[in-house]
Amino acid sequence: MSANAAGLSGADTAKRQGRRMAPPVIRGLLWAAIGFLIFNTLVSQVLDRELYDPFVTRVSATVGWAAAVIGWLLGVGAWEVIVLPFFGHPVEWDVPNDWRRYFMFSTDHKVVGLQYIFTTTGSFLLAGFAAMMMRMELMNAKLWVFTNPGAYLTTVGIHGTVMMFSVGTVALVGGFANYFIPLMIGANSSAFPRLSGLSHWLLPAGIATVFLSPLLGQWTTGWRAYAPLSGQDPSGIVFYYLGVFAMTTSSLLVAINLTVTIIFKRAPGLTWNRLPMFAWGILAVSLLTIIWVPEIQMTFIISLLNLIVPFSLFEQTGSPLTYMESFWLFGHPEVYIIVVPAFALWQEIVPVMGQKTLFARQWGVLGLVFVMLFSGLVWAHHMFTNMRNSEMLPFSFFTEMISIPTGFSYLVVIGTLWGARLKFSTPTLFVLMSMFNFLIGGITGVLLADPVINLQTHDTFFVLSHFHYTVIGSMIFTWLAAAYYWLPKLSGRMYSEALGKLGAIWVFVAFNSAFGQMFFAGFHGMNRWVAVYPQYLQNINFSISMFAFLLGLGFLFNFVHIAWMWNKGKPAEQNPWNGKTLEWHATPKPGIATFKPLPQVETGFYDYRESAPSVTTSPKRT
Ligand code: HEM
Ligand SMILES: [Cu+2]
Repeated sequence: MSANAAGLSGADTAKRQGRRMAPPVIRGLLWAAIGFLIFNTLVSQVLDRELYDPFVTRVSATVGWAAAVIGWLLGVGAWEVIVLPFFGHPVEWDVPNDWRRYFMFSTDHKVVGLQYIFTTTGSFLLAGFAAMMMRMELMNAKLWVFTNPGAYLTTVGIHGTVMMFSVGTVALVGGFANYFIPLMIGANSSAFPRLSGLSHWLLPAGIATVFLSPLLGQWTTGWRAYAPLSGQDPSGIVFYYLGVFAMTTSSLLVAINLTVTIIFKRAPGLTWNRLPMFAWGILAVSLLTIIWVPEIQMTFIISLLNLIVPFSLFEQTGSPLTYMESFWLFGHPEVYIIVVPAFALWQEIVPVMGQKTLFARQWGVLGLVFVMLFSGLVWAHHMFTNMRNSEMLPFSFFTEMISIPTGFSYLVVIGTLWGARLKFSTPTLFVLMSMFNFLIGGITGVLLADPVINLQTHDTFFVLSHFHYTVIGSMIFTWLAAAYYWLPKLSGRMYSEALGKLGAIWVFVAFNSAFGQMFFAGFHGMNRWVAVYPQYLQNINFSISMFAFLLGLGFLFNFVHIAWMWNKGKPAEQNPWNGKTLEWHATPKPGIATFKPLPQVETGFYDYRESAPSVTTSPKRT
């Protein structure tokens, strides 16, 4: 069966000839390679030629990279979907209705959502492998896996960068939100389908760039890329800036698309008061993304210019602080971009699993919105070691204050859990575990916001453990909760409860054992960013590594389970959890128009009192 690639079906395209194109991903790779070769060669060998110039320089790599990304995007399908129609030559090509359509440009939000789910999962596994290499190194107090400290630090940098910008920022927003937000608000497409298709393909480009960075040389800064260190390494950091630019642009495009979708594409009757909690969470993080991503992109462009022009704004005496301020202005909102979708999902999953009305819904919404607003006021708590005492007070104060709206999100879920007869399914278990982990991550955050404690623990494993409790412990655990919760909807099949629970307990025990010990290692003087450490920290590091390997295997177990059940699980019911949100009332298989006609929403989605209407929409559903 063939469908219109642009998803813009209609009489105007019907008369055009369908055509079969070369496998788009292969064509994309080819065009990327050609783009890089032409432009890199032009710059390094023709325009900027000096005797003994190497074939790839910082400048030529940057220009060649830009050409490669454009070639890649056009090759995977932007040529047919965006460029030709723009010049008045719309083309229709045959889109195979099987797995192959996930390997080409798509404008269907469900396909794009699944592409993001695959890509972010792939990058999680790759960056997770980097983490395993780091833990191998740290199993022993001396350098023994990596041949030099720079190689170890480059691996730390790649791990952190991909985990933050591809997994943390994108896995829930690009994956599950792209797929489910239009369905949850009763729309058949997102607001900007072409933009959405484009956004996904930037992500693998960014991930590949960061993983290829060692080809240009080592970089020792980690994901924070502090100046002036960033200017002193060999050139690998150039690919850090470029890769992060591609990944954050991907997030930015998703955020723009989902914001407009939520504001303008809600089904009739779906008022702000009835908007699903997940949609509120995604709206809040999308606004954060739209505000802060351009800021960090400008910061990185200036840093990159320092390496290729040079243009040394952040390098001269005193100015490295300007870099730190600029980085953390974005960096703190970034951590909320990661965790707010998880808060929202707790509020989505718990009422359904308890079949109990969401407690104090308005406070939940207020919590999400105020966390968003406050997160721009606290950045300098990452810099207590670099400031005067008088400057510490306001940042410490506002950081402690942010715990209040954060607490709203938490208490809304606790209130809903209170007295609920909870269905103890795998998603429930993951949500409860995520909440437990967030409690530890949040409390240690409050401790770190106290300058007295911070000056002792800054850049130790205490901080490392704090933020892994929030990012892995809270966001990644909720990501798995979402995968199990929506698997019946994504695949039409059910996972195994026994294996799901085993997977949950496995990662929970391994995670807490590994990262719990890191708090103690940090207190005892184990620093971040070093491959060697004093002998007295040998035993605890060995133990942490063992549990870290167990954790890696546990994640693998969950992914294999989900992938297996995706194809081989028992057929699922249409609405196995008896959820009220609209996605459960649309057809289960992707690729088919989901609401025909559009639903008319008549009540909220979280009211489980006996008097509540059992049906939330009126027109016939398909
Ligand atoms: C909400 C989820 C949270 C996430 C995802 C998160 C993430 C992070 C990350 C990634 C870092 C380390 C950055 C780096 O140096 O590489 C960090 C540090 C820090 N976090 Fe959090 N955090 C969260 C919540 C909190 C909360 C609730 C507080 C305080 C109330 C807090 C206070 C701090 C402080 C003070 C630091 C700086 C520690 C230092 O470097 O000395 N965090 N957090
Ligand atoms: Cu922060």
